[in-house]
Amino acid sequence: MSNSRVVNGGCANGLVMADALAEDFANSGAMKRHKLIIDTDPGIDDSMAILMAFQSPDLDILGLTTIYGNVTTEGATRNALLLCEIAGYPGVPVAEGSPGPLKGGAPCIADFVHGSDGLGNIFLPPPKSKKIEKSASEFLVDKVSEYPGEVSILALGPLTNLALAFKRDSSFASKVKRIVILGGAFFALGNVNPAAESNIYCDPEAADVVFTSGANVDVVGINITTQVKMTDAAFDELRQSHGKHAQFVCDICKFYRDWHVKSDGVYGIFLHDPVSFVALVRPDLFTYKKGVVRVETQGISVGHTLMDQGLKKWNSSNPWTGHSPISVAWTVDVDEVLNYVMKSLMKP
Ligand SMILES: [Ca+2]
Repeated sequence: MSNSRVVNGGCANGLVMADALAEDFANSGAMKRHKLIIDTDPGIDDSMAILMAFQSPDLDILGLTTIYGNVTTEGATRNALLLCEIAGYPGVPVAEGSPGPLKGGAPCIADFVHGSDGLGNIFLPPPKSKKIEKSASEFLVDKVSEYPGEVSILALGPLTNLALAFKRDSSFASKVKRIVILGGAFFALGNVNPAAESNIYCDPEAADVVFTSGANVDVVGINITTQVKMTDAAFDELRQSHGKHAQFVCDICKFYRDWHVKSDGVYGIFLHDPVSFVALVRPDLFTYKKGVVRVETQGISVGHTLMDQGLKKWNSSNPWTGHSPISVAWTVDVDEVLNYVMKSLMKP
């Protein structure tokens, strides 16, 4: 059924959990749908992941919470509302998140990657629907408290809203079912600079709070997501398909694709957020290692994610000691994940 397997240094517990979740999703059919909140900075690849989520009958999307990163938080809220409308779910609540990182100061905004509108400069008219009154962290705490042990969170942007939820409610970690995070670069280069990946770099303090929270966290770094590329040929295939959102996705991705050519010499795009979505619904397509992850919050390597793989017994305690381990995606079935993304985007 499920083919997750232990890799060196892996902890069986995390993998058993991934297996159980994969089966959980596979068997869910007629049973109840999985409750999900997406914390997001849409964002071109966020948009793809969100539309994929809305196309998944197994998921009950309780709401979207917004954060800065690819655009301002205000822009992310506008785009989240637009995406709910485009997906055909204009009633799904959108709760606006923090305008900047935990420590204050200006948020980092990657408009050079996603365009000034966050959607590849296609400049859609404003949404008809409105954000809800509650803040993102309030909404997260309220929903997780309403359905303890049932709500998963897919976190696709900087982790400020989640850190605020942990600060708001000390029982949040034990009540949330599972948090799947796109972030970090594990034993690999970053994408902001050699040390750091963007989502973590934008609020390293928040990321450190979330990684050491004791919650059931799976993290998917860009060491995994950059392995899964959607090439120009795949875009041609998508453009010619009858996918409900195929034309929209192809339109927003033009700007993003051109940036990849300039930045990485890739004629296509990395599927960061869609791959993380697949890790949520098909953890069996990945292997994981368990370990404590800390985030560097100062110096030239600010935003760097460093995992203690448990390969060695340390002689004395260190900043990793005593924290709960999380699951770090270690390998990915590239062909199957790409296949899943394409099939989902080509769904009529
Ligand atoms: Ca994102």
